[in-house]
Amino acid sequence: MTVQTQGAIRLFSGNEAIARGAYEAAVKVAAAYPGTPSTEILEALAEYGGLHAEWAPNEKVAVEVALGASMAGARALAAMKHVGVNVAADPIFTASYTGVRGGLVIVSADDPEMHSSQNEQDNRHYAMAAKIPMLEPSDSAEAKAYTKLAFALSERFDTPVFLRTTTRISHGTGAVPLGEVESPTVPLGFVEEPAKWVMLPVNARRRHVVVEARMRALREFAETFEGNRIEWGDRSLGIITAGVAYQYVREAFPEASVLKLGLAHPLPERLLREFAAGVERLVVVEELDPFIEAHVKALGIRVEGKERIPLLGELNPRIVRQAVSGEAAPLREPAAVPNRPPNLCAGCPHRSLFYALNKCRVTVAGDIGCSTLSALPPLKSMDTCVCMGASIGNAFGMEKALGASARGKVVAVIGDSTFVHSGITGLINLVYNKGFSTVIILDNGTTAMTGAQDHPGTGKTLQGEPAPRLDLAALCRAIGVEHVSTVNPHDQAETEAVLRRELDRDAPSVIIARASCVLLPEHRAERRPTYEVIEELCNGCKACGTLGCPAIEWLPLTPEAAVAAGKKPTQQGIVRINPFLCDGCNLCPAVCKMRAMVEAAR
Ligand SMILES: Cc1ncc(C[n+]2csc(CCOP(=O)(O)OP(=O)(O)O)c2C)c(N)n1
Repeated sequence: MTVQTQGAIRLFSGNEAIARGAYEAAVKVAAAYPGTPSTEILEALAEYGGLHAEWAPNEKVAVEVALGASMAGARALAAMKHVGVNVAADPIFTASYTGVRGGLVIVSADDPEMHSSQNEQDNRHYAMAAKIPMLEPSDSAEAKAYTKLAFALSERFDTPVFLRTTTRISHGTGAVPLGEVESPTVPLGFVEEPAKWVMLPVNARRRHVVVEARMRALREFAETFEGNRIEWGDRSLGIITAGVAYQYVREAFPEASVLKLGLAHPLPERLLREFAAGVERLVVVEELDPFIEAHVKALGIRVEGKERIPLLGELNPRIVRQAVSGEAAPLREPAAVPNRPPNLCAGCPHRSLFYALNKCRVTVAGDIGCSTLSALPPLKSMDTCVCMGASIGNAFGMEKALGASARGKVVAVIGDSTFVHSGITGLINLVYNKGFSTVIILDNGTTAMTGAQDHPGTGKTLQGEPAPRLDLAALCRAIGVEHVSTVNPHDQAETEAVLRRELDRDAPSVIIARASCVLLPEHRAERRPTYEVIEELCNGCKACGTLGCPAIEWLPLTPEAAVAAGKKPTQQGIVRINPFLCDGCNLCPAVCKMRAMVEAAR
């Protein structure tokens, strides 16, 4: 990336703007675990020189790395999606007590509407629970400015600072003025200060007092912080809002008076009262939980909120207009686009594995990743999915609940990145507590779900540089799993045989299903031979349709066309393999009883 300097204006997504803000704030260490909608922050930051940017194995480690850097006097950032904060909550809550030396910023990218998440939690509650200030930008320019401000506030108030985005802020783009890189004011070097850094109860009790004093100082700061601003307009309607909802409010009610809150926590009590006193009708417009609303009500101020504004999903200007005014806003017809349910790619090794697994008729405790898509029809081969790493504990819990009757009936399936993130401890538990479940690690050599990021098992860093490669088989053996097999899921016969053998085993076992993600450039360069259908042989039975492969297309036939093609008039169609999509995984010939699917002539 060419690093432009002051004066230039660039179009940045919110995530790119955060990266730019961190760069201008002279961040020295940045760590993250990928997760939509936060992933691009570290990807963009890695392109700036002069700093350490890394994929950590999970969000907890990312925060611990950033806190360590801060202890040593460097400015540091950890970024994650909202559920990542759950994983990192332990160090975050105590970092609130230790405070910082170099500025420490924790980005939480929330996902209202659950575009790609397993829940819709509102992480503003974390700021309150952990007693950490939280800034909330409402466009890309603010995302950059607030990132820089977050570092400054962190050092000024001796606290980690949360920066909260939502999907629309992270992924929407806007004009961002560039600035110069700041000179850090905190000198580098770890200074021994046990009362601050060693959170024994005796020290932590004293730090809690410091935390409460800090919150009082931050509440004062909130009153005059320019990001908390009143935009006076028509005083018959006053709206309190924040984040992306501010944009919707301005579009839906350009005349209204607005209190825009840039600091989600702590909230400015006097400013809220001043605004409430200046308007006839007061409404809070916020996405997800009634967070601001509850605070305003706690001040004894009468306000309308979630009885009008939806609690679930995202807002937009139309929803806001309708909810606040009560009038039906003119609807724009949704564009007529064909339904495209999410699906595994053509040639995805997960499809091959799940096809073999389906034959074994087992309960599949699943995990998060591309493989979760196998829960959908037609594969329908995953029975549970809770959070990253849960599969192994879930399978083991089922095993303990069901006793011997679970033998051969329950497996855990987990992606390689997820196994490293939080599956390892589940496997240790399975071995230590004498389970017999089989764990299948889908080793496709990448974190595919979030856009193919590297992780310790791929042997490459965030920058694509070679790194020591975590040996998953050796790790499982070191944990105490005696039976570790590696299969190529595209080899159906071998995969099914190994599955049946390990399922029957009265001891824990791990099967590493290793085959590259089809989206990796290395894989694409391989160019496997594609397949085609011998139309004369296809009887339209649709057995291949059970694979849900996007390369397999159905061509409907009229009775006349069927007869003309030499088929029975009752045959409703034939299949065709789209040569541009087919990846040559060799799975469809395994399901076609007519032997109509064959390798295409090159
Ligand atoms: C705590 C948490 N962090 C991040 C994510 C985002 N996320 C979902 S699945 C996944 C990893 C998928 O990689 P892998 O386990 O290798 O499976 P693949 O998609 O490659 O099949 C990530 C990072 C999440 N859902 N939860």
